Amino acid sequence: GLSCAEKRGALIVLEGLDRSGKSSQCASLVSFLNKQGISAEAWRFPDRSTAIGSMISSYLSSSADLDDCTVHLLFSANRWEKRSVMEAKLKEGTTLVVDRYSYSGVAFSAAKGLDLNWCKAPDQGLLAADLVLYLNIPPEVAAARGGYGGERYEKMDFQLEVAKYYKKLQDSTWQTIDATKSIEEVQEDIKNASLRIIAECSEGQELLRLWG
Ligand code: Z5A
Ligand code: MG
Repeated sequence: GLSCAEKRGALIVLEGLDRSGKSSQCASLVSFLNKQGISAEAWRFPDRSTAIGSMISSYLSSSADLDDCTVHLLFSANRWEKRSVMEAKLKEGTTLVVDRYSYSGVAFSAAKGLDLNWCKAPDQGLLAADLVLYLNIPPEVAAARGGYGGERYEKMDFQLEVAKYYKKLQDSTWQTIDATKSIEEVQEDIKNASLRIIAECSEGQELLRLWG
């Protein structure tokens, strides 16, 4: 890792199956932290605002067909193009609350049948999350939340396969959150875990790198 002289922010990533509540929880966590006077920003991947992100977006909406390996590398490149800005923000003391990251990248591509280690390789050296909050939910419960939309991957059997690969990625930086609870209860668990890691990171904990 890299040492930081100043108090740094924490890299907090929310992961979980479709409709597990990541986007809602990211937004409320950031507004909670800001109200506490903690500098924090909401980020998300894919970042559809870049040229690479727009290729990903048309792939996800099924208007473009791309080879599985190619799209995997685009998702990874979309994180690499944001790497230096993320690092600068963390070093200046801003906590980043990120809606999906490399863990989605690996789990979704491996679920298609690509080799797990091949999937991990292009993200090696990116910043690793200080805390991964895994919003755990059975896909049938998630699907009942308004049902799946029309994007690629929004199918029950595929979501089950993704969950299997998420499990393989879990390490000591992961915390599993029961995402079947109410929005408020989930938020409470997320707040507590986040405040703890933000305190740890501000005490000089070094930035972590993927994978491990
Ligand atoms: N992907 C990939 O393949 N490779 C990569 O490297 C990356 C991603 C980064 C797009 O992701 C796709 O890209 C995604 C993975 C792949 N494909 N899939 N599946 P995305 O993030 O843009 O889209 P998404 O995963 O489909 O997000 P989502 O559908 O927006 O789900 P969410 O953010 O987890 O949930 P939400 O929007 O906060 O909540 C969904 C609904 O449930 C909403 O009506 C809420 O009000 C409700 N909700 C939330 N929490 C609760 C609770 N606790 N109780 C009841 N109802 C709730
Ligand atoms: Mg979705």
